[in-house]
Amino acid sequence: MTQALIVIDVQNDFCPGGALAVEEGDRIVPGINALMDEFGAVILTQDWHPAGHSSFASSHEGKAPFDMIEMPYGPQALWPDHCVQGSDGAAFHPDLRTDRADMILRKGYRAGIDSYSAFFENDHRTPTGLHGYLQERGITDLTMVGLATDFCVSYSALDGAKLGYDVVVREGLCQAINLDGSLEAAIDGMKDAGVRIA
Ligand code: VGL
Ligand code: ZN
Repeated sequence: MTQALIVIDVQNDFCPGGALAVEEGDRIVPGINALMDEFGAVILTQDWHPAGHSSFASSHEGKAPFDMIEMPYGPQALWPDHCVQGSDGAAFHPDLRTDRADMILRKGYRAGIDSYSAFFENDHRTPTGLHGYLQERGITDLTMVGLATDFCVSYSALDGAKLGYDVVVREGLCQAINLDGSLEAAIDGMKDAGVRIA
């Protein structure tokens, strides 16, 4: 009972037809559903932005999706509007087994700061509360799957490793955005941090 499956952002907007579609993002859903039965704890995360969120290119005059900007907390990629609170795009993929979730963690809900990681917002300081939840349940080992490999999955895995969890990323149950080589950089970064890529 010390192992948790963390399912990152398997939401409509990251799947084909969505606002920030990840190529074949929906391919991983059946495998993730099957994997849930092997874990005593299942946690889903949900990217959950207010309209006009500061990570949206549309909130910055003259900027386009996938441009980079400098925020008070550091560099930030700009995205198409996505995962707006309460929208269909923010909903989980309809085939994802949400009933198996012990907890659903929402992130990115503050207008002025993005949150790729399930543990900390993009200032790397503001906690989401997930660490406290896992600690109270005595969970020490995390398996991560979901979308996208090179953003929310890798940021979550790096923070998890930094916090002392044993972290495995099941690469076959993730899909990447791959912006300017971000997938390779993410895989290298995770390996360097002691995350196991399975
Ligand atoms: C994500 C970009 C913006 C992700 C979320 O889930 O990887 N990427 N928001
Ligand atoms: Zn987002």
